Amino acid sequence: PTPDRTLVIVKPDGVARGLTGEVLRRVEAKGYRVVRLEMRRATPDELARHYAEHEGKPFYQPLVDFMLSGPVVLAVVEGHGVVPGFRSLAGATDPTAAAPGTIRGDLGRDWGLKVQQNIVHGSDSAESAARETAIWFGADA
Ligand code: DAT
Ligand code: MG
Repeated sequence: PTPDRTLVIVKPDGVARGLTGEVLRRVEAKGYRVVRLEMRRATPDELARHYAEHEGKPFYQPLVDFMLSGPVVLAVVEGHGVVPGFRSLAGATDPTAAAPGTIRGDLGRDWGLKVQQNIVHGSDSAESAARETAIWFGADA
């Protein structure tokens, strides 16, 4: 059977703050495997597709603008139960609420923080992971 896969993004705040290595360290320390890895700028088209479920919400445009503000690191990560497993490593969406021990809880910068600046993205289901991986790495990824 093919192992579970998720799509992780280190967002522009995480990259700018030099936290890419720390995020990947936690992923690998948990026993997950990074199978694709790329640093580059996102395009508006990729973000429109990636965040389609949030279109029309008040935070949508600030979120997209933030994701365009600097390079991101895109990773396809494999491992047993990795979809919920990485969400658990990441912690709650709002870094203020995220528990200590999680990426967002430990590393979220709670100073004039905006919720979109929460360091990482992780797919919320196997279907989302497949959809998102195709957006960022192409259908054959
Ligand atoms: P998650 O990233 O935990 O899956 P989500 O899919 O609900 O959260 O939202 C996508 C991103 O949008 C999230 O990482 C940060 C931003 N966001 C969500 N809710 C927000 C809010 N109420 N205000 C500002 N930004 C928000
Ligand atoms: Mg989400």
